[in-house]
This record gives sequence, C-alpha cells and structure tokens, in this order.
Amino acid sequence: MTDDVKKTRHSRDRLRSAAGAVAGAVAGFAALAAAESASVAVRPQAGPVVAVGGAVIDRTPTAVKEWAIRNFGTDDKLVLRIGILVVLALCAAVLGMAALRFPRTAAAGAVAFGAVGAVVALGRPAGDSPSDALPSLVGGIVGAAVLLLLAGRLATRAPAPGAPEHAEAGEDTGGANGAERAPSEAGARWDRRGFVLAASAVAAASAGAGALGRALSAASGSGAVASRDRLALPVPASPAPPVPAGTALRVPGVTPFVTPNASFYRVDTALVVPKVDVATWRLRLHGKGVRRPVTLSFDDLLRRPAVERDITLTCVSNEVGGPYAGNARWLGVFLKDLLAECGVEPPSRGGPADQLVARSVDGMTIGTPVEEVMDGRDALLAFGMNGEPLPFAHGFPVRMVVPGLYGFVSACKWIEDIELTTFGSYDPYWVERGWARRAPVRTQSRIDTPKPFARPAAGTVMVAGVAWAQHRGIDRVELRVDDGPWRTARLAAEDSRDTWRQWSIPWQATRGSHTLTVRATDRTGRVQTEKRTRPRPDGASGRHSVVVTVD
Ligand SMILES: Nc1nc2c(c(=O)[nH]1)N[C@H]1C(S)=C(S)[C@@H](COP(=O)(O)O)O[C@H]1N2
Ligand SMILES: [Mo]
Repeated sequence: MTDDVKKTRHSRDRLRSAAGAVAGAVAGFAALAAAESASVAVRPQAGPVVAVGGAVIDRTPTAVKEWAIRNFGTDDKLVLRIGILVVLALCAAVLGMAALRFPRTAAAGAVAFGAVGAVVALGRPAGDSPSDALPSLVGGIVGAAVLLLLAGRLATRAPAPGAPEHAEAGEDTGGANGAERAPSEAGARWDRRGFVLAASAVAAASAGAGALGRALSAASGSGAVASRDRLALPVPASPAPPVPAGTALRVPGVTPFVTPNASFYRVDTALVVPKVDVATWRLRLHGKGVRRPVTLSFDDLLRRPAVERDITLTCVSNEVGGPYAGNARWLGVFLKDLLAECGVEPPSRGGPADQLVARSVDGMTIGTPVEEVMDGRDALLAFGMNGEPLPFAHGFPVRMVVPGLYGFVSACKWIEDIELTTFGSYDPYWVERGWARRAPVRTQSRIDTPKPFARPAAGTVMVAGVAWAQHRGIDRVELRVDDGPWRTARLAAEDSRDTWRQWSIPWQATRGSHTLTVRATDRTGRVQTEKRTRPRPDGASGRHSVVVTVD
C-alpha cells in the first residue's frame, strides 16, 4: 500500500468519525425536541432538561450555588440550562462515534439516557404521576431510532472485487439493522450522500417539532394566564396607610421607593415558573395544634377582609451592596387571623407548634417561626403586588410575605400547603442545605450612587442609596469618606418600619481616588456591624463601600 493511499484512508476514517459525532449530535437534538414536545402534553416540569436541572439545583453544594449566584446572578438558571445542553451534546457525540462500530449498543445507550431522565423526572417534587417519565422515555427512544438510522448511512461495506476503491457515495449500504458491523475495513465505503440527506432531514424535523413544542407550551399555561387576567383584586378593608410625602428623594440614581414588578428581584429554584389556575388552587392548613384544619379556595380567601401593606422583601443570599431587595405594596389577608380561626396558638401562649412549614406547588418548603407570624406584625397571604395580581414569577396566585424575615424563611411563592410543626422535628429545604432555621433581616445600607468606579467631577456630588432593617426601622444613616469622620445623611420620610428608607448626603468631592462607606442604625439603637460575613447561614453583614475617582 502506498503512503498516499494510507493517507486517503486515514482522512476518510477521520471524516467518518466526525460524521459519527454529527450523527450523535443530530440524534441528541431529535431526542431533546421529542422529549420537550412530549413534556408539553405531560407538564413542563417533566421535560428532561428541567427535571435534570432541578435535580442539579437541589443537589448542588451550597458553596457552589452561592458562587453561581455571585457570578451569574439571576442568569444562573440560563447558565445551568446551557451547561446541561453542552454535556448532553458531548455525550451524544460520543454515542454517535460509538455507533459507528456498535450501533445497537449505542442505541441502547440512548435509551438508557432516556431512562435516567425518566427516573430523575419521577423523583422531582410533584413528580408523583408516572406520566412524568414519558418525555424522557420518548426522547430516549427517538434518539435511539435516529442513531440507528444514521449509523446505517454510515455503515461500511467492503468493496466488491474490482470496484474502484474510492467510490463512496450513491450506494445503498443497507442500514444498520443487521449484525453489529465491523470497523472501517480497508477500502470500506459509506453512503455519504445518504447520510447528509438523512441527517439534514432529521435535524429539520426536530427543529420543526421543537418550534411546535414551544408554541404549544406557550399556549399550555393559558388557563392559568386567563385566570390571572380575569382576576379582579378586592378593595382592601384595611388599605395601606398613605405614604407620607418625602419617602422618595429627588436624587438621580437612587433606588426608587417602590420597586416596579417588572424589576423586582426574583430568587427561586424553579426552572419553569409554575402556572397555577386560580380556579383549581387550594390551600390546606393543618398540623400540630390545628384544632380545625381547613382547605381554602381562592374565593374563600377573597371573602376575608383584604389587607394592603408596603413591605420590603430581602433575600438572605444578598451580598453587602447587592441587588436582592425590593419594596412593594402587597394585598392579601392576615395569616395570623386565619391561624387563630383554625385554633392555632403561638408557642408563647402554649401552642405546641413553633414552626410553620409552607409548601409550594413545586415542592419548595419554607419554615417560619409561628411566634413571629402571630406576634401582630403584618404577615400576609398575599395575592396582589403593586396593584395587580401577583406576577407568575412572584408566586401567583398566593404567596407569603412576613415583614422582618428573609424570604427563604418566610416568603413561600405558589403556596399550597401550610403545616404547623416544630423546628425540632422538621428541617425545610434551605435548612437541609446549611442555612439558618431562623433568620431575621440584618440591618443593611447600600450606596446606589455614585456607582463603583464612577468618575464624578470635583465639587458637590450627591451620594445616595437605601437602608433597611425591616420591622425594626431605620433611624440613622451615616457616610464616611476614606478615613474621615462619619457624617449623618438626610433620611427620606419613613413609610413604615417594614419598608426601606432612602438617604442622601452631599459630598464636596476633591480630586483623586476615594472610598465611600455607609452604615445604618436601626430603631433598637444598634449600629450596622462592620464585621464582614458571607450570606450563609443567616445573611451577610458588613458595610457597603464604593471606590470612585474624582476628576
Ligand atoms: N416556591 C418558592 N418560594 C420561594 C422561593 C423558592 O425558591 N421557591 N425562594 C424564596 C426566597 S429565597 C426569596 S428571597 C423570595 C424571593 O421572592 P421574589 O422572587 O418574589 O423576590 O422567595 C422565597 N419563596
Ligand atoms: Mo432568598
């Protein structure tokens, strides 16, 4: 054999391996399109990407989760999805190359992948219906079929005696439905044109199925969407006290006093936002010391006096100076009244339950101290947010909001169950992952303007931001420039002790680089600590600093 012929064969083999990888990728794409379309018929959460993604989220070590939130912020879910797709594509390519030699084994591998997805989907919260296994199984089978089909196009056949060695295209190689084939033999040929045609056809069909699936899934939540559109919010029997004049300072760049729904931060573990139809929604209240357990419909809630309150919500994962805080006008009903009607007593009056565990339709569990919920603060079962029904992303139709507690111990979205229990006998989701059982909001203050590394001109620079210490209230905010003295900022009027306060202070900026540091004092007289801690387990502490260069 001449060197030239060897080289030709070698490159032909390489081309065939590459085609194998492409076959795998196409099969993977087809599998995914089939599975995701099938999930429309079952439920969106049963799709393999969402199911596996959810399982990954639940099993990710907290340190990695914190790192992801720090680096990707609310894009973390997108990054996770892309990561899953990349891993899937790599595995598919490997299966495709394996299919060159062992088509049936590779096809079995594809089915096994589907089976793994099915098991994961069944293990997801609310994945108790066997139909949740369907999308992944369909995907696995479609993937296997496509793999066999394309491997057939790639199968080689020894040249007929006397046939020209380099004839490659235009022959029918007969498919891979025969025995496992031998590897590329000397002078072996494969059906290049047939492969390209088949692969393109499958890819096009998958893209079509994927697009159709997307369109259908957009339509599938339409019952819930319509129920939200139809919802007329009740007029509050107890309206929010009028917001005093002067809660909003006129300083460009300061965080607005009320956070519009569209820009309200979102933190949750849901890869697909649950879309619950109000008509079928129920809330069950039961457990230790509940003398009269109830199951309420949305209409039952509407029959109770509606309460409207301004409450600032903050996330325990927020780093010092971070964005996970928002202030909204919530509309709902008092949770304490409902509990009292069901015969619940707080622990201070002898009630046997000290923890209230809220469960959501997506299986989240959030534990809140019964004492705090019943101590007179405005703990709400909320259905309205800034004058509209809760947005789906923020918990439609009903969520909890408790002033003074971080969201992970109080603000269950898409709530469907409340169980009275004890801290000793049950650890909810975040506690199992190393977060605190009890977590009152820490006093925090943030510099919104100037931004880090801004280059303001020398002269008067307005420094401004917000400070919060929900349910205690903010009494003072001070700013320090470099190592200078603390100077008291002007505080905007207080709406309530459950809301944040804007602050501002003019600074005579001189040329050069300067560090601005802020600290707040709450109504108990405690100055925000300078001790820096990470968010875990019960909220970041420390003071926010911003470095600017004055030109
Ligand atoms: N069902 C459900 N509720 C949830 C969560 C979640 O992951 N799932 N996250 C909690 C956390 S950590 C916070 S800070 C708040 C955030 O509420 P938001 O997304 O409306 O701002 O929701 C809480 N309620
Ligand atoms: Mo949170």
